[in-house]
Amino acid sequence: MKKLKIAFLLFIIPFSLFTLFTGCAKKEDTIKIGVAGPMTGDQAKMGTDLKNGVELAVSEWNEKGGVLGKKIELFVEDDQHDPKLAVTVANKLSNSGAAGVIGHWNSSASIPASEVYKDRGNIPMITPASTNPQLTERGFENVFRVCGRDDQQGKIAAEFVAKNLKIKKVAIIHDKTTYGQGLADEFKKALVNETEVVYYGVVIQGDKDFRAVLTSIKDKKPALIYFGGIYPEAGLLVKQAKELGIKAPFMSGDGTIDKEFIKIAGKENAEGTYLTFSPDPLKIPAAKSFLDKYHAKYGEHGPYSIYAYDAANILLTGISKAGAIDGKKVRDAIHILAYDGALGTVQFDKKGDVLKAPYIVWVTKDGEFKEFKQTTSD
Ligand code: ABU
Repeated sequence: MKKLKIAFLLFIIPFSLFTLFTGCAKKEDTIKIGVAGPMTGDQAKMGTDLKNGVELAVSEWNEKGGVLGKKIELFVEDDQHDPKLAVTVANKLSNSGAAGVIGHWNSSASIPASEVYKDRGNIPMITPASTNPQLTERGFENVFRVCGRDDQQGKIAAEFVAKNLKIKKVAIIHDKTTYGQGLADEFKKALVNETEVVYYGVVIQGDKDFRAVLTSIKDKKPALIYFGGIYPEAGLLVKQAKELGIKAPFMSGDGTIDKEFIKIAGKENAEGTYLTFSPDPLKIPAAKSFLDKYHAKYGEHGPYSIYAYDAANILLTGISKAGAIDGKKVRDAIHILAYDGALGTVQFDKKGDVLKAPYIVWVTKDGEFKEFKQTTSD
């Protein structure tokens, strides 16, 4: 009996533990990648677009066998566009062993999260949407973005206001976020001398009543209101400006180009509003296959769905070329890629910015966003 007990201790328990561990190892026998952004809350539409684009790319890779001979496992994390939560999410994804992250959506989330990814093994992060220049100005080799920058779109907006609209007096507002304030300041910096800034002020993200700010703006009689911020506040600003009898047109950046903006503002109020964004993917031949698949699976694409899709494909191509999930190896592989994707050819400079980032002006017409004028920042 005693011998049996010893045999049990010597063989059965270690065998059970071995089985348990090898069982776990089998479960973890995947390549993990993360996608992070505002999955809930007032910007959840952007997070969902981001998740869908990445999910589509991952499902296509998995249908072909995955990467490095393993299936890809996608971890979806919600940062609620909160900088502190973004850091928590970044740590969580790092702890999960993510080989790379697509995200975050907001510059105010991407910048603090990127520090975690850098410190936790140079985990590559590719943002589809964070446009604040600071993100790629800190020498972090693990950081990439497939979109343009606010110093590019702010300049395009300022040139359009001064040269095309010939506007002499503008009011500028922003939402005090990294993106909103950064974009408003880039716009202000790029205004040519003859355009006077008659009002410069702020609104708070999440507020619903902007009548006090708009009344102050009305008194200054600007010929245009420029807003650095996202569609929930932009929609309300446009709606309430119209209610207060403000006739000056409204202009903003890429944070506004979503149907949600028109819904919040109201179709008639949104008519004639301007914004800057990249050209319409419906006109990019390389985007057709992506758009067909996306529409079939999720319905209408969002502004950054295509960026998320290409970002995920770039990350997975980087892992494949590196032949490993080591952060530095994948990062280095991404740096030298010339990736032919839905957006066309994407290549990065030393900072992790794309070599080409065209911005154009869009106008809202009959409840739709339409390209207004082809201009480019490169
Ligand atoms: N670029 C649009 C909004 C996302 C961000 O940069 O915060």
